[in-house]
Amino acid sequence: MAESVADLAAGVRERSRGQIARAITLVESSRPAHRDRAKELLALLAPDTGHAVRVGISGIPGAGKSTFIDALGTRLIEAGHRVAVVAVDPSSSRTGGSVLGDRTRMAALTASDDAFVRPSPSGDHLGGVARATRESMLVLEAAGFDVVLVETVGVGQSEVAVSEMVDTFLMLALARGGDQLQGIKRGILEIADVIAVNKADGPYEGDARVAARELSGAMRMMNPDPEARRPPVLTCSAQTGAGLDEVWQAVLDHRSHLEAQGSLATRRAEQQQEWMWAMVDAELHDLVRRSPGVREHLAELTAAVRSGETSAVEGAGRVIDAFARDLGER
Ligand SMILES: Nc1nc2c(ncn2[C@@H]2O[C@H](COP(=O)(O)OP(=O)(O)OP(=O)(O)O)[C@@H](O)[C@H]2O)c(=O)[nH]1
Ligand SMILES: [Mg+2]
Repeated sequence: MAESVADLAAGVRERSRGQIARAITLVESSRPAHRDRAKELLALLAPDTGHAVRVGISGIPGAGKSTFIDALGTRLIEAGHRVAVVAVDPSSSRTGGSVLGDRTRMAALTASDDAFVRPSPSGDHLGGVARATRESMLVLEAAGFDVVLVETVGVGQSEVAVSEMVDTFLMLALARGGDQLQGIKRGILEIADVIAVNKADGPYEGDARVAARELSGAMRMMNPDPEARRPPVLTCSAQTGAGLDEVWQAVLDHRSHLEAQGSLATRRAEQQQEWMWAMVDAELHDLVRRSPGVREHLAELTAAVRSGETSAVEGAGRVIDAFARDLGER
């Protein structure tokens, strides 16, 4: 017999690691019966959520995200914080989990009682993975973690999904040889709130500083408005710890800047609104796919659309009609 949702919620609030882990497993599941329990759980936990500093951390594979999170998280714990690490990596089911897959890179955090490190939920569908991560973040906030770091790999849409669930988006960049800045795309610069050129140590230190200056210059060109807030570009070394305190201070400064303008509340309000519609889209999508009238003809219809016998527009119309008939019969 599964434990009651009320017991699970109480366990999360009391910071039981076992119950926190089970609550996250529950919110990660997409099975309909689990979704019902998960919604009940999140409703019970809701009053205790929203208090954490939420930071997204992105960068190309090998930029040093895991090493950075381990080193920064350890410092934050020493300063009295409780740190949760979650991830959005829609490829993790295929690759076996590149993000956070290697927990040895977060050895210090994994071993700490004041940290909770959760690998990315698996799934090919970004929307589903992002939902699971977001709900895990809420569970961890209710469990008293006051800093939530969301790691995402710096390719594709997952960064946008993460920027929509955090207060501050931190981009880790690398400088290497002639190819000064790797993995910096214009779109990323537009969502980054703070940029840090990592691995500024040993023989790379000079390169990293040059890269940071160039990047700063490039951003001034992109946005010449002197009033506009431009993301600060710093250098750091996740390995030696140099610059980490300054990077964290820049994250806090960004947050203060938002608070001073009243835009932290606005940002979160907008995120809630977007989130509501994302959930509606996802749930409608599931409802349509599970609806008996749609399922009955789906294989046939899919084949007809694939072969070109039926157009996509016509196929979509039939799916909606079948769904509407099922609704009418309910
Ligand atoms: N010299 C130097 N090496 C670093 C630093 N940070 C990370 N590394 C090394 O870079 C490699 C990749 O680090 P990770 O922390 O695994 O990078 P990641 O961005 O999490 O990589 P993925 O999870 O694969 O996307 C490892 O060998 C680290 O030891 C740094 O500040 N300086
Ligand atoms: Mg990593």
